[in-house]
Parts: sequence; structure tokens; C-alpha cells
Amino acid sequence: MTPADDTTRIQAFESRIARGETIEPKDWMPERYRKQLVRMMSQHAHSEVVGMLPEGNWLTRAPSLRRKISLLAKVQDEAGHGLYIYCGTETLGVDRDELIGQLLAGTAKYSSIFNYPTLTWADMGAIGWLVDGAAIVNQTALAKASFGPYARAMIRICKEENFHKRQGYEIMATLGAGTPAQKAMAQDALNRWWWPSLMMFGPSDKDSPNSAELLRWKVKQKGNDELRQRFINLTIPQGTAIGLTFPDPLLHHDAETGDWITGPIDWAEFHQVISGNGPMNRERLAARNQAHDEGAWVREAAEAYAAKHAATSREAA
Ligand code: FAQ
Repeated sequence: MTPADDTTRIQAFESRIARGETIEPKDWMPERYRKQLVRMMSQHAHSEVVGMLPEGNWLTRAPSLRRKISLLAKVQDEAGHGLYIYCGTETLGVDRDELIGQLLAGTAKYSSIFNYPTLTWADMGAIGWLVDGAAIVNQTALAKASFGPYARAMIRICKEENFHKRQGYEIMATLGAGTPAQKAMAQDALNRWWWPSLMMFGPSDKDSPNSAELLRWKVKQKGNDELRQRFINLTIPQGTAIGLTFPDPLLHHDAETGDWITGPIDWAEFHQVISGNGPMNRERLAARNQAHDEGAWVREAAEAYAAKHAATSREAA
């Protein structure tokens, strides 16, 4: 293929994107588009899987059977989300083992938010309300991404995240209306999870090396700052309605734009966390590696079953 052919193909590809067409796995795409999607989707899949750990920590200590059932269902949903997105990533020609190998070796990124500890039951409320709430805002936009398998996975995932958000908010509302100690527990959880949840949207657009390209190719529909602002505007009234306050002395409402304006985000903390030095990075990787090692017998059994099944089919044929 000559460089001129390539230019023609890129132009045709970009025209399809501009017309709002969906790109499917067998369609031609620039190598850079494929690479960006593998990067973003694999990080997303890893986040869903690592994201089971902070809540998994409280499954055996849920305060009632009803709370335990809901939390268990939520954590299982996150495993499913990881699987849909790994499947979507595989349509781009990468092997899931390779991606999981990168996660286990500590060379892959996953969302910064999952490197914070879950200290009390109220953290289950804060995660559902804030972390799933942030995920919904981000993923509702991704449900219109130009790459079909990713967009379709997001539609189903967002429906499930809605249930997660409600169960988290209901935990926070219950604690907020409870004894002084329960209310203090909810407030403490909000204090610890508020700023990390704002960091989930990634760096400010001016410091986001990938955003311009992803917006041009309509993988992202909106920039990191716009989505973060939307989440802030949705969340402040929700917290206020259940009697909680946000840990930000500079927070104020701008009557002209209608936006809630926060104080500055501590980007130094964000960079520490995404470079592997957050409060729980080492524990999360160790837990994933342990789970992977302990699951070896399941993979071996599945492979043995598949080999046996293939041999039986061959004989029958
Ligand atoms: N954490 O140029 P940008 C969930 C990295 S939801 C870690 O702006 P991009 C549900 C970024 O990768 C959570 N790293 O990057 C759940 C890049 O590094 P690279 C997962 C981050 O891609 C709830 C560098 O910084 N959701 O799991 C973060 O354009 C409860 C420069 O950044 C998704 O992954 C971060 N927060 O925009 C599960 C959504 N932010 O790769 C369990 C899909 C940025 O160049 C329990 N992803 N970085 O080395 C996205 O929408 C985008 O990838 C962004 C980042 C917005 C996260």
C-alpha cells in the first residue's frame, strides 16, 4: 500500500466518523485509532475487575442480609462489565491473556479511584453514589462512541450502573438520617471519596494528551472537564438533600452559568496514584495476582473440557 492509498483511506474513515457512522471490527481503521481503543478499553476493563476489590472487602461485613445481597449483585455486575469490555477489546485483534498479563505485571493502568481503602460500611454508600455516579456520566457519553462494540457494551453497563448508584445513594441517605455516629460515618466517607471521584474523569483537557484525538474520532463525545462539571452539578444537590456537606471550602454556585465551582483538584495526588504510589496500589495488584494464581485450576479445567469436547466433535464428524 502506498502512502497515497493510506491518505485516501484515512479520509474515507474520517468522513464516516463525521457522518456519525459506527465503526465495526471488520471495517478498515487507522492503526492509531485501533491502538487508542485498545489502550482505553483495556484500562476500562481492568478498572471494572480491580474495582471489585474495594467493595469485595465488605461483603462479609454487610450490616444486613438485604444489604449483602445488593452488594454481592453489584460486585458480580462489575465482573460482567470487565468481561464485556475485554470481549470488545478482543475484536480489535488483541489477546485477553496479553492484556491480563499486563495488569498482573503492573504495567497497565486502571482507574485511580480503586487505589483508595474502604474503611467503613459508609464507603459502600460513597462508592455506589459517587464512583458509579461518575462512571455513569462518563459512560453515557461513551455509549455514543464511534466504535460499535464499545458503544454497545456501554449501553448495557450504564443500565446496571444506575442500580449501583441507587443502592449506594440509599445507603448514604439511610446513614445520613441515622444516629449521630451513622451520620458522621457517612460524612467521613464523603470527605474521603469526593476528591478522588473528581479525578476519575482524568486530567484537565489542557493536560490530557489523548483527548483531542479521541474527540476528533468521536470515541469521546465530550472532554474530561465538561463531564467532570456535569457530575459535580448533578451530585452537589444530591449530597445536600441528605444533609451532607462537601469537603471543599471554596465550593460555590455560579448563578450565571448554573455550575457548581469547586476549589482546585490536587493533581499531584492523582499523578502519584496513577504512577503506582497510591494508598492501595500494591495491595490491589497483590490481590489480583493471588486471585489469578488461585484460579489456575479453573482455567486448566476449562481448557481440558474444551479439548475433550473438540476431540468428541472430531470423532463424530
Ligand atoms: N485513573 O489523556 P487522558 C468503573 C490516564 S468506572 C487512571 O485524559 P484518556 C465502574 C490515562 O489513561 C472507571 N489513569 O486519557 C465501577 C492516560 O494515560 P496513558 C473506569 C487515568 O484516555 C464502579 C493519562 O492519564 N472507567 O470502573 C485516569 O483520554 C465501581 C492521560 O489522560 C473508564 O475507564 C484515571 N482516573 O481519558 C467499577 C472509562 N484518568 O494511557 C467497580 C473509560 C486519566 O496515556 C466499582 N475511559 N488517566 O498512559 C475514559 O473515559 C478515559 O480513558 C479517561 C481518561 C477519561 C479515564
